[in-house]
Amino acid sequence: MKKNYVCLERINRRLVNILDSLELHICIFNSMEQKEIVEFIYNLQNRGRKNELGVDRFQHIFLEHTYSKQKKWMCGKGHVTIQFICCYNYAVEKNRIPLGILRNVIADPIPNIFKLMIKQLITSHVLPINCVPDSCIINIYEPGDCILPHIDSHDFVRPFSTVSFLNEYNIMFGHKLKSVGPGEFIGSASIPLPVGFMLVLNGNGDDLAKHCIPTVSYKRISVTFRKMDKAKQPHNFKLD
Ligand code: PD2
Ligand code: MN
Repeated sequence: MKKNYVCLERINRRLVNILDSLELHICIFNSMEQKEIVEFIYNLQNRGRKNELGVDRFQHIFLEHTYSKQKKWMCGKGHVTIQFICCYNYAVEKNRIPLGILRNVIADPIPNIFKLMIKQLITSHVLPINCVPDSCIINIYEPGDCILPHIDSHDFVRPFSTVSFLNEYNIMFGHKLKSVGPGEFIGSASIPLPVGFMLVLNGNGDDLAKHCIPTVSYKRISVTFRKMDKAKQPHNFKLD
């Protein structure tokens, strides 16, 4: 079961469905699965805090982007991200490396529990077989955190998908998304993301409309699966 959306916005004098191709797949992960996934993520977060993630056991190098706090996104204390396979560099001002997938860094492999989630997404036709995700990013939000309006980088191909855990929150979409205060935005569509539901972003719903997560009042976790553009993969990337 999935939901599609219509939200008309006038762009260059034409009415366009900015949510064309956006899909919300209902009840993909049940409460038992959610509990197991969330516990696994808490464990990852603890290991990240102790600098135990992103350590290349063979080359003894520490990959600082695997576990990080995204201060650039400005709301609250900055949500935590944990990235697998590739590390996306958001901190352009800090490290002067261009925005995008870091080409000379490989993050930790995707843990089995997330591979099983990917398998479930493919076998239940939430994602097409020609777009099997090969990377994964976890966002952990504390009360006060938000994500500013953006369109996901084209270093990742479409479609890609994201699932919420712990608490339901709204994602906001709009061709024009206006900031009206810290972590507060006005857009043309606000879509609830119930826990365990899978949002698939594609077409206008990702490329014409920006999206953002307004400030959350309760802890929230999201897991996003994306397939890298072949030309943007890290140099040492080998498909698992
Ligand atoms: O946390 C999310 O649900 C979410 C939704 C859309 C995160 C992102 N985009 C992102 O990190 O780009
Ligand atoms: Mn996004």
